[in-house]
Amino acid sequence: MTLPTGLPATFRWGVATSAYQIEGAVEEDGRTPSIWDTFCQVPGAIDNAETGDVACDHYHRMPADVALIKDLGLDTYRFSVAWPRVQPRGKGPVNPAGIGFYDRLVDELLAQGIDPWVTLYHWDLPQELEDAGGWPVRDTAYRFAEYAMLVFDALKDRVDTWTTLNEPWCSAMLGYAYGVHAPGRREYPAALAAVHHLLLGHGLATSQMREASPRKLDIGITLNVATAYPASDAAPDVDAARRADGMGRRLALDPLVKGEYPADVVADLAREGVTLPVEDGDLAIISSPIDVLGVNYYFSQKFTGYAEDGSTTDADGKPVSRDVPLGKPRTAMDWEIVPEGFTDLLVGIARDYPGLPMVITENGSAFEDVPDPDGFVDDTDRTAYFTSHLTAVADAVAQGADIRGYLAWSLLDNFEWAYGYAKRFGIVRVDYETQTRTPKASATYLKELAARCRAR
Ligand code: PNW
Repeated sequence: MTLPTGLPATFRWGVATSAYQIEGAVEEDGRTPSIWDTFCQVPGAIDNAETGDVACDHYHRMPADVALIKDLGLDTYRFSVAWPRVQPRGKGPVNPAGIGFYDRLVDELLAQGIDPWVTLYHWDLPQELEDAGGWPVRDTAYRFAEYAMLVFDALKDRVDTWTTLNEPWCSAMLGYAYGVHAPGRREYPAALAAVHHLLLGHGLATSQMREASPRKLDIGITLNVATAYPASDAAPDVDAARRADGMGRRLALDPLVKGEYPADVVADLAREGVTLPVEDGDLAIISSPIDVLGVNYYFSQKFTGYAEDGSTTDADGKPVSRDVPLGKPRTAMDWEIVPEGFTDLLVGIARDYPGLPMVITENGSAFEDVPDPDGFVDDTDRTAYFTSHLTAVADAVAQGADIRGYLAWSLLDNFEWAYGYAKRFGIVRVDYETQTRTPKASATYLKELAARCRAR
């Protein structure tokens, strides 16, 4: 077993999940449909027409799942709260039965000595709010802040670490521009409005939570970010990489940290006739100080500004931008395995946004797991992925990046959005016929790694 060295002894070690991907029980205790329940009914939206109706049945198996985390010796559990359980209509009072589940979850975690890390929004918008326009509509930002305060008031006496949004880029672009995630819309200007309103919701919630807190909190946002490499030194390739980095990384980080949208991205958008619906005072709200940046990393990409026929503009006169293979091995998601892209990303954030502590809030991989007759998976590929990516984190720490912890994605195999259940990211196997949980070899690896790191 290879163990990366150089991670601080104070490092947080944990696992992450999200509500819709594991809970099931979609009609229980007053929960209403989210945009994902609706999207799962659209023919062709999800592989094998699967849904989160049952998922890992975590809603009914929560104490046993917490015991699994405890057995793995991990100190932090990042989970998300389902908005349609807590506030079924997306407005109005708290649903006591819905918040009750998270109340019990937090108590169970604390009883087992595990630090709860709450993500307020991991993509399950109440359908009623989507029917009113969804994230492209400004009011949704205010609805989100109101919901955030309901959860905060219920859990603030026991929870210190909060993430407002998981991956707003995915909510906005996959959901409203590319239509591959809920709500499945393909409306480009609306997707950019969604970006702004997601960030506004984050800022409103962050400042209100901090104001209402009796204690010092760790509040942040989690972004899916990557390194965008140019395919060559040629100007069109360098510019394609700049645009990918602008949309994927700086479009969120600049307003969050610097209080302004990146001028080059704003200019690119203006050329496409798109303006962000920014109102006076919005950027001050969006840049409310955060304590920690959550980084989700899976892969990096290389970009070219040349089409296959060598031209640098498409039929609409827009500059070409397409990703080309780096030539690396791939996971079952078809994502290239690029650990050095992780180091470059973390060092780049430390350089561009100095003074911002980071925690890796997701990192992991799906592979074609082959269980033995007892359900055990000897996932050397997933373990190797963890090793190379933790070494990449240690390299970034050595280069001065302030990284405080690492949460693996994911505790359990689960509902992998548009891919359904076929893609397995868990360090614990789930047999969906019996709901049996069996830790994989990678779970033992992380357990040992965390223990050795703490003992140094
Ligand atoms: C993240 N991309 O999603 C999510 O936070 C998890 O819920 C999800 O299960 C995990 O990564 C694995 O997919 C992403 O296309 C989805 O770049 C898509 C992308 C990135 C992250």
